[in-house]
Amino acid sequence: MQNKWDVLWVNAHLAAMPAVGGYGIVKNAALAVKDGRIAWLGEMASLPDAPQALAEEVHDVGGAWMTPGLIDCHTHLVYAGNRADEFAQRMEGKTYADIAKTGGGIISTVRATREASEEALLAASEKRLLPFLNEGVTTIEIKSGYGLDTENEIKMLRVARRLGELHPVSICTTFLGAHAVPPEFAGRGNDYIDVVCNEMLPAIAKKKLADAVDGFCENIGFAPAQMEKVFNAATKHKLKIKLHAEQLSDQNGAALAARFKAISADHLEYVSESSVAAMAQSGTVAVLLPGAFYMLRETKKPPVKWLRKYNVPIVIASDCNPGTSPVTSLLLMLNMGCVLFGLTPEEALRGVTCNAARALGIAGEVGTLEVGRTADIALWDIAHPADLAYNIGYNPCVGVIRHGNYRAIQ
Ligand code: DI6
Ligand code: FE
Repeated sequence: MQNKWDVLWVNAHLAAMPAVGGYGIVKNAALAVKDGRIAWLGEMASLPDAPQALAEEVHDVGGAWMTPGLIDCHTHLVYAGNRADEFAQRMEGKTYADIAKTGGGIISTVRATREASEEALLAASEKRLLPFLNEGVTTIEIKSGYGLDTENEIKMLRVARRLGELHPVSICTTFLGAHAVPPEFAGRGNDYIDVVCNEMLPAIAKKKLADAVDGFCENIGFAPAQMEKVFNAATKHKLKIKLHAEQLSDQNGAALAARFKAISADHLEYVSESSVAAMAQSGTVAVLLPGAFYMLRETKKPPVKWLRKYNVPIVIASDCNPGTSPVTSLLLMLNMGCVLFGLTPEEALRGVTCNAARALGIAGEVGTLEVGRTADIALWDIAHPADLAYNIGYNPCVGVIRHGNYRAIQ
């Protein structure tokens, strides 16, 4: 045959995770890759010819399951320093807000990140990235937000981009200048927001270091009116919009995000029904972060029933960060999403595949197994896709295909 496929993977089971719903299971399947994209998939019995006649290379995966490569759409993975001491304080009764008010919290990571060289920051971040990659993650979002000045925010975003050059993973970067008020602007939050909008964001946009803009809209973060200014600047620079909304209180942040056609609103424990309805209208997806909920011993759960009622796509992410979610396992988040928030294993897996791609605005490229999509695929030694949310602390990933290139895991 002319124009053979590059590789044909045979003897697989597929969970294609189609956008329309369901696992999209195909048993006894084959999947072909050409030029880094999925060229064919279906039952082996319906292959148009003998495998060797169809592809340059044929590989038998021995009954492994294939899912889309996993997508972690919300992380703060690039940072320096360590906050285990604050964890100890919290276990003795202090709250996250208490610690933040006394110069700890985000600001302590800002100090360490500013002090770190770019190389040191890269090395520290690589250690956290690798466990994700070994669990089948092929796309990961990384936020800035621990630099809080132009130079250090740029340093963080450069490190994030370099991680994608050095490792087999696609990195989406998000500018989170509006994460906290830095010490030099203490008591002058509005002045800091002006610098975010008029200096930092334009400099970062010019260097094309960010795909999206985010903020921490909270009583211990920024007010909706301040976030509105940041979103106006983001819109001017044609950057996508996301928001940390309603994690600790209801600020109507999700409704603001919806008004700006944000791709996602994240956390959402305290979101109101009317804001969920607004998200449905604007196509803003809901990113749930069970690691932070667990770590802060929160009790108010995000309103999954309203998300289902209004058909707002549900996404799960790690929120990997040194304060509230020192998590480097996306599979663990599937389990927590089910046990803590009441998701089904299928919803949880959709939350790190097809729906997670929507939370990054890249649903046309990755997140489902479909002809034409990028061949980013995770291979698993499991009996059923629900196993991915069921097991705790067990990694059944046996291989990863990224842009068509295979590597074995373990
Ligand atoms: N919400 C969070 O959960 C993280 N940032 C945010 O805006 C916490 C970041 C940290 O404590 O370092
Ligand atoms: Fe976060």
